[in-house]
Amino acid sequence: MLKFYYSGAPNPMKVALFLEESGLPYETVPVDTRKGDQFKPEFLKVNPNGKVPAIDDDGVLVFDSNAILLYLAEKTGKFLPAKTDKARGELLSWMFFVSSGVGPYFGQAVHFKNYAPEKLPYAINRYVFEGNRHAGILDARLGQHKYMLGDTYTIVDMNVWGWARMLPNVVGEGAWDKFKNIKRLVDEINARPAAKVAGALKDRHKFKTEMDAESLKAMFPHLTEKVA
Ligand SMILES: N[C@@H](CCC(=O)N[C@@H](CS)C(=O)NCC(=O)O)C(=O)O
Repeated sequence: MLKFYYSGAPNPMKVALFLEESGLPYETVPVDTRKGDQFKPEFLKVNPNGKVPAIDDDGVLVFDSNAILLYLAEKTGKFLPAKTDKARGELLSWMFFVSSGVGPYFGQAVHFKNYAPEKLPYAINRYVFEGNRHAGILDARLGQHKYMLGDTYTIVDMNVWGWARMLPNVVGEGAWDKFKNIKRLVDEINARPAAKVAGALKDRHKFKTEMDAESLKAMFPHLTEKVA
């Protein structure tokens, strides 16, 4: 059976949503990143990048939420757009926009605002600015179409949902007034039974919540290792 290596963080949640939406049978393997489970040799064999999510699909190892969504969608034929060159072009463009833009910029905005030991105005402004810019592009797209690829709910919407749920943490309190089309999509997906099960997966395991010295060392190893 497919093994799903996860935590309750945004990237694993996208995959949890797909697994629940598709009805694929799977078993959960918690990876407590605040305890450093991501660096255990057995997990690094599944994901050499030492991050969640990853899957072991009967010996087929796939890591990175974006790659997993594409892999599972293509394998099952579910939550994909029409089989035309135009639709495939849009699918890949928006998937890579989320993977190379939304995820990294949103993640760095949250990092510099909440976790960096020094509050660096330049870094905070750069990443919150880029977070806003990326959110604006998503919002404009969702102002033209019900879903990211048109009339059909696809893996791109799941990919957006993982991070968009956190939008107020990224761009600040006024997020939902400013990005109403993203809010509409997030609310719609949150109301789906699959999203409720996905969101509750983190309660199946007692993940560490404290951000103590052990957690900081595991999540932010650069704090103790100077390379520049
Ligand atoms: N591009 C990767 C990023 C994965 C990632 O950063 N995962 C975070 C959780 S959302 C993680 O494992 N953090 C623990 C760590 O960096 O040690 C993806 O989309 O899967």
